[in-house]
Amino acid sequence: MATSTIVVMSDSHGDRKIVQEIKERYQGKVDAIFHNGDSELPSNDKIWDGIHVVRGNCDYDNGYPDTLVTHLNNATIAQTHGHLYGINFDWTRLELWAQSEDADICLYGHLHRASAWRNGKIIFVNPGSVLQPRGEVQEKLYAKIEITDETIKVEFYTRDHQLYPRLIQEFER
Ligand SMILES: [Mn+2]
Repeated sequence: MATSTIVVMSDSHGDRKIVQEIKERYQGKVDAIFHNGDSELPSNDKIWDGIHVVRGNCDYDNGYPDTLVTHLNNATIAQTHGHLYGINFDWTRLELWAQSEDADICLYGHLHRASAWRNGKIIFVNPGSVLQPRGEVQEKLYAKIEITDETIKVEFYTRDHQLYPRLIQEFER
């Protein structure tokens, strides 16, 4: 049975240290690391070696892609910041894009609100912000996702790498 584990962060807004720390902690131990935009770092920063990163609305560097699609051995991951799909207003455009990429998981950011939810077969995950949380969960978070052939399990972790149990979700595929 194939299993993939990925780590996802977003909206670090200039905090390079936390990006570096999460990278050092997980690189080589998980199958892929993602940053969903608004890092506010240069796109040629060496920190991005080994991280799948997209452009956010606060990234003025043109070197970042707006979207990335990553094929793991048992899942297709569609990744974008979200502002280009109007996610402040509704989910329709993001959902249509993720469907068009035949994604199993759609990673986004922008809202600074950690959440995981399903539409059809696709699991949508916002890892929250590692710097500026918004909304009712006032915790700086990132996400770890374990993907098997049967389930997609989403966990959130605090900046000091403690599991944040109240947001754990497990979805059947
Ligand atoms: Mn942001």
